[in-house]
This record gives sequence, C-alpha cells and structure tokens, in this order.
Amino acid sequence: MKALIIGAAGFVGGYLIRELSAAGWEVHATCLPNEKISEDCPAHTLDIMQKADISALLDEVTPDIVYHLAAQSSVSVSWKKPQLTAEINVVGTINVLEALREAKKQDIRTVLIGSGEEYGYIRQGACPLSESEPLNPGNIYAATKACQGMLGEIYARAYKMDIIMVRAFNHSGPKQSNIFVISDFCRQIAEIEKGIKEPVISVGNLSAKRDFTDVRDVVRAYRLLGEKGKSGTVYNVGRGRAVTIQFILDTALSFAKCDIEVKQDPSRMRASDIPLIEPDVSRILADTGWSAEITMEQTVEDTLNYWRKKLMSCGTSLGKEH
Ligand code: A2R
Repeated sequence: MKALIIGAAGFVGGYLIRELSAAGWEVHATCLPNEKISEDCPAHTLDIMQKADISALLDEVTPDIVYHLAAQSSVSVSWKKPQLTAEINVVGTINVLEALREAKKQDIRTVLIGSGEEYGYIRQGACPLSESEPLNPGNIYAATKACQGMLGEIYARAYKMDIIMVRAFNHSGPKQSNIFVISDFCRQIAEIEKGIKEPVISVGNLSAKRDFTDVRDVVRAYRLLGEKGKSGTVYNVGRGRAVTIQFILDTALSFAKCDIEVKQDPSRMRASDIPLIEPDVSRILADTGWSAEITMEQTVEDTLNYWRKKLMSCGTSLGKEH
C-alpha cells in the first residue's frame, strides 16, 4: 500500500507516518515550505491552496490512499482568523478533492480528517453521538470541518470517488502544541517543577466534558479505516467515554512533583463552550475492530514526561511551542 499524507508536519502527521510505515506501507508526506517532516520518509513541499501543485504531486506519487490532514486546526485561532480558517479548511479541501477527481490514477482512496466539534450544540440526550446526528457547529473551526465532511460526501456520491470521512474527537499525546488542554496543563506543571513558573496552574472551564483519545490510538484508527473502512461513510474516532477537564487536571496534578495551586483564568474561557461532547464509536468498531486501548493516565503521564524532557534540553525557557 502506498500512502500520501497531506499536511504531515503537524501533530498527527508524524505519528501517522510511523504507524503506516510500521505496517509495511510505503509512505510519502507533504509539508509547507517553512515546515519539516519529523519522520524519515520521502517528503514533498505542498501548499493546498495551490491546486495545480496537488495535481502534479498526485501524478508523481500515484498513491493508493491519500490522508488529508492539512488544516488550520485550532478552535481559538479560528475565532481570530475566520477567513484564513475557511480558506484552508474549505477551499483547500476542494482543491484536494478536485485534484483527486482529475488525477491520472483514478482509484485513490481518500480519508478526510474532520472533527467531533462538528456536532456542536447538541440536543439534550443526544450523547453518545452517532454519525447520523445532525451537525450544529458551535465555532468557526467546527463549521469549516462540517463543510469539509459534506464536500467529501458530495464528491463521493456525485463522482463515485472512494472517500471516507472521519470525525476525530479530542486527541492528545507527547509533542502536541500547548494550545490544547492536556499539553497545556502538562507544560505548566513541567515549568513549575523546573522553578521557572510560580506554583500556580491557570485553567479555563473545568466542567466541560470531552472525549480524549491518545494520538497513537487515533493513527491506528486512521490506518484501519484506510484498510477496512467503507467508502462514502462517516466514522467517529474517539474513546466513547467523555471526562471533565477537571478530571484531566486532577490526573495531571497527581503526577506533579510539587504542590500546585489552581487558578481560574477568564481569558482561557472560549467564546462558545459546549458542555458535553461524546461519540458513539460502534461503527468503527464494527467495520474495523478498532477501539481505544491507551489509558488517559498513560497519555497524561507521557505528555508530562515529554515536557519535562523538552525543558531539560531547552534550559530555562521553552519559548512558544509549535
Ligand atoms: O498551520 P501550520 O503552519 O502549523 O501548518 C499546518 C498545515 N497546513 C497546511 N498544509 C498545507 N497547505 C496549507 N495551506 C496549510 N495550512 C496549514 O497542516 C500543519 O502543519 C498541518 C496540520 O497539522 P496540525 O495543525 O498540527 O493538526 P493535527 O493536530 O495534526 O490534526 C490533523 C488533522 C487536522 O485536519 C485537524 O483539523 C484534524 O486532524 O483534527
């Protein structure tokens, strides 16, 4: 199997390269001109806003499967840069789909990575959310990802293309940017332990319930969906058991080597925060046999150890990560 991963310099890309390579796949990966691929594989420079470049690359690599990861993937950035988010996540996806439609190789399977955020403002009692639940996005990032998924379904139906749509719920692990909650808590704890931050951890809304999966489990799901997923189908990828952000905080603090005070920071509250998001993951289990295996405790501990190690190698300041 030959895969092309578009947008592989981000958090998930490196893990997906490793997962597919370990399974014996030939893997090609793309990144923006200013980025670097962390893993050892053929790397190509690609901006998905340049459709002709996507077409040329597809004809050069002739992959069996394309994983489309390239995105503006941050909810908070999407509030600040809505146009940019829509350009990359919607117009960029159309560019990818059009290039695939016109590619010389016609049987390329495509996996579009969307988000659990697409469900948004869900009706009471809707959780666990099945893939047929109506989408009601609560932020701009989520709206663009819902649009991406709809485009995937339209191209699959109209042009008989082999496309799988993923709605990935929160995933985390070592190397994730600290704009995401588990990484944020772990980095703050590592900085406090090192003595470069006062012993106070800043937190946002602790009552929101989210479904977290280790990124290493998530990329295993992506591989299995590439191998066994049904064409034209939407799949939730998640643990299927939401926990409060308070639980994440308590877990992270249980690994801390010193006493830490918790302080609510109003600037960390999102403009729109949905109380509960939890997926029904029976479809992916039925079609691929996949379910999450790595515990939340393990993910938090590994992420904290990542930041401790990074701080050790960076001396006194980490600067802005990712
Ligand atoms: O925004 P940057 O500079 O970090 O670059 C991101 C890259 N990207 C692009 N690639 C090609 N053409 C573009 N016009 C373009 N704009 C941004 O896509 C980044 O290197 C990569 C996406 O990686 P992350 O932001 O780290 O996302 P992650 O966590 O790897 O998630 C993968 C996918 C995304 O579609 C998420 O929305 C979804 O899973 O949850």
